[in-house]
Amino acid sequence: MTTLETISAQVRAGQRITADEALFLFKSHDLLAIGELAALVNERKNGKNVYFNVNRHINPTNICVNRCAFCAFSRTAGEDGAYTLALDEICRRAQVAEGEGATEVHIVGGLHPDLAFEFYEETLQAIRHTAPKLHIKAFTAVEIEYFSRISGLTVGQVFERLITAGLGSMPGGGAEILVEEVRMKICPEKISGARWLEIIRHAHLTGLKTNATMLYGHVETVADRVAHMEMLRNLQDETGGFQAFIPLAFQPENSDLKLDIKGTSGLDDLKTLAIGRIFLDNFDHIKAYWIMLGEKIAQVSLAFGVNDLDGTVVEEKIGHDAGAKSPQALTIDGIIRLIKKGGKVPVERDTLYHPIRSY
Ligand code: V47
Ligand code: SF4
Repeated sequence: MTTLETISAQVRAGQRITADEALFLFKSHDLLAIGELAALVNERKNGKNVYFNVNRHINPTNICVNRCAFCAFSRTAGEDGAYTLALDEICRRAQVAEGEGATEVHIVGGLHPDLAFEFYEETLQAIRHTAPKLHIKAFTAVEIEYFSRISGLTVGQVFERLITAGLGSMPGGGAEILVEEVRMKICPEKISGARWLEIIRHAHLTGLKTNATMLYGHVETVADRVAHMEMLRNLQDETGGFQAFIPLAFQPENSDLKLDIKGTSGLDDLKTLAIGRIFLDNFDHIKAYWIMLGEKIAQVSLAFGVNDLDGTVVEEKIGHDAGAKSPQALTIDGIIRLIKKGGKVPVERDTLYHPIRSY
């Protein structure tokens, strides 16, 4: 019979837990025991180091043909609030970020009905030219599939052209919940979960590192979360190309998902991060994205298996358009203080987790 004790003994012995055991943890109310186990798994992998990155998010356009039901960021062309940044403005933001010590630019946006694939290629080339020290982490699997569709190129050719233009790695967005039944409810226009995995597999086999996100706290069940994580774990066994797992707490304001919820609870946030840490034994890093969690839960999560706080971000639209109450940016000093107060060692990292400086 599965009990917390049997799971704990297994994890302490370095053994993998099953999907059923992960489900058992989700149903348990012993948050502290789960957190302690996750902290142990994390400490074995990362010691006391907690990583952060000095980065800048840029969302070139919020115009999107998909209009996922949960997304408060996207607009239809011509609608109030719709925008597309000029290439010059994108470059200016990247250049300012580089001048302020950023090492990464994180670029994702809507699926624009009229922009050609060449615009995205030129964006990377222009950033590489104006801010050559920045690593460009850009485009979700959803965007890659869309580029292939609008250009007539294969996914392999899209990757080749983007890498030549300056693409260094990919973020983990667009995964949402990979279970099809859930996708039909929250993002029916989006590529299937199977296709998301296929494109990420392709990225990994091409040599690109990616992250993996999980949007939770909407219509999904905890069994869906476990199924989602199992698909990620299986792919990671195959490719080893994932860097971090990033659970994204759903922000419910301004979304078309008419749910009677005010957002995830702190308890659910911590449990989800901790179970992610225990279950995904082949992922090196679990990231608490403070934008969606708030600084306080992100800080507490450092005692629940988390070893990465993302970065300074500078300007965030996706979560804040959906009501996130966190600030737009954290200063480097702010992140360092937050980590030190949690009794950990702040380590600035580059996108590929090479340490730059410890504090
Ligand atoms: O795929 C959209 C999510 C993602 C909402 O890889 C929402 O380092 C919460 O993927 N509430 C994009 N989440 C952001 C993303 C990301 C963020 C930070 C770091 C990394 C990384 C990746 O944002 C989307 C979607 O899952 N999202 N709307 C919302 N209302
Ligand atoms: Fe478009 Fe992405 Fe928003 Fe879906 S989540 S509507 S694909 S920007």
